[in-house]
Amino acid sequence: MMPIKILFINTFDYQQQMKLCKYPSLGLGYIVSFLRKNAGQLNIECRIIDEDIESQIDSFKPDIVGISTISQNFNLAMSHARLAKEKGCKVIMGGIHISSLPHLLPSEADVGVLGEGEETFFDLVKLYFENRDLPVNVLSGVKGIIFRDKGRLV
Ligand code: B12
Repeated sequence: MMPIKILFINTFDYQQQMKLCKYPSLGLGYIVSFLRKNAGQLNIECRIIDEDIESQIDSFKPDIVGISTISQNFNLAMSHARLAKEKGCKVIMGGIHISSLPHLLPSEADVGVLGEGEETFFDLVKLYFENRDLPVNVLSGVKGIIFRDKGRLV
């Protein structure tokens, strides 16, 4: 069975922020360890990165790209989302910014996850596994997310 490949991006702005502020993201670490613990029969491969976004997408070829973003680096996160979308990945955003201001979900993102992401993200991965896609009719059954249905935010 082909693994579902998930690339997590810890958005970090190397131009604006001091490298001293950079630590591995606790939030993404929680999500990945939850996935690994609960994957069962699901064949999932995860990676967490914060730089060389384009070359990492090209070499890892993820099915899903999960982007963590705070307000201060949201513009950069949107450009990561655009890149991932252009390369055919499903794009899921999470973190404090989207959780606080979900109506700002950029059109490049398929889904925004609100609040704690462990269970919600796992729900989305299971649905992706079953459908090899995240169609709107499937998303409407998931709790704790925001997405677009014919341009309208749900
Ligand atoms: C600890 C912390 C840090 C640590 C992070 C350490 C680490 N190893 O992760 C350090 C010191 C590095 C840090 C740095 C910064 N921080 Co800080 N930090 C926090 C703090 C206190 C807790 C965050 C945390 O770890 N929570 C626990 C983890 C498990 O939860 P989480 O990160 O929220 O992730 C969960 C969900 O958000 C969600 N989720 C997150 N990402 C994703 C992605 C996907 C795809 C999905 C599905 C879900 C998802 O699921 C996760 C698991 O449940 C928060 C305040 C707060 N109480 O939240 C401020 C906070 C997030 N930081 C903030 C700021 C401003 C910064 C800095 C810009 C400071 C600076 N001037 O440099 C930098 C930015 C770093 C960066 N990434 O660019 C602000 C952000 C404000 C905003 N509107 O966005 C906050 C909210 C504090 C505040 N009230 O002002 N920070």
